[in-house]
Amino acid sequence: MYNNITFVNEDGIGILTINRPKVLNALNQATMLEIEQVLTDIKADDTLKALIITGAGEKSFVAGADIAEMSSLSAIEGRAWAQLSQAVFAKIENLPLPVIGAINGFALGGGCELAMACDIRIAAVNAKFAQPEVSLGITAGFGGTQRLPRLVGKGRAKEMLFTGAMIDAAEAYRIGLVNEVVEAEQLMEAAHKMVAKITKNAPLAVRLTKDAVNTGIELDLTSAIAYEAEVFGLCFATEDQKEGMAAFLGKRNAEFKAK
Ligand code: DAK
Repeated sequence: MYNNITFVNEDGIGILTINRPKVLNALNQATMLEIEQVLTDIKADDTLKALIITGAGEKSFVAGADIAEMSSLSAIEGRAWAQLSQAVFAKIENLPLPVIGAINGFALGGGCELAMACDIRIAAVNAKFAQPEVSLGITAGFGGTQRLPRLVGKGRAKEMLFTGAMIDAAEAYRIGLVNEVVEAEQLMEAAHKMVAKITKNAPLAVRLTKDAVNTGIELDLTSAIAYEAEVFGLCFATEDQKEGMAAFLGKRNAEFKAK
């Protein structure tokens, strides 16, 4: 069905793999459109509890936007390409599911930006991160100038964005770009473990928490805190809140229904 990605639903956990290993999973427009399509399907599929995004092969998560395809774009086409990709990455960021990036190698340029659109990043020890766009005569265009400083702070972000230098997984962990670093063979297992730690909780509460974090971080603190109160209040309209608290008081495990 897809030529540049694969998608499987493994017992409610979606695994989206960027699948162009010959070019280290570089993102061309066809790939981006396929990602957009699969995200529409994922959003509509209420059997899915979480999504893991990774790259095919052992060497690369995504080595960036496809430089060969990008090299001949006009200014108008370049803007359209950035707008398409920004919309796709925003769709990932706003999916009503936890999204884990399993970073299995190079995460460069658009690949680092794709990783940053995920909620949580787990890196294999061989992962490498960079925003090398300035070495190609362009700026980061898929959200990197905005999501990187929000994740690691302005100073570190500017260093990465100005120098284009690659950092390894340990450094990415140190600066807060990734949540965890694991042996390459254990990457998918670690991603599944993270998913399990999240999905044992009330799904609607997790979804509302994601919304509160994503929405609130763009607001001033007073408005963000007010938004949090609205989200918190909404939880009391769910069956899961009643079940979660009854289970605690009854000293038993909760059985959440996402209702
Ligand atoms: N695009 C196209 N092909 C790529 C690629 C890429 N990003 N990265 C690797 N490849 C291809 C190589 O050309 C090579 O193809 P063949 O020569 O075999 O045909 C194949 O993948 C294997 O790569 P290498 O032979 O180079 O493998 P090495 O292990 O020697 O090196 C590397 C791995 C990841 C260090 C190296 O491939 C590399 O430096 N790749 C480029 C990384 C890079 O600069 N990525 C950032 C891309 S820029 C915007 C829109 C978009 C963006 C910005 C703005 N606007 C419209 C405003 C986003 C930009 C980017 O993502």
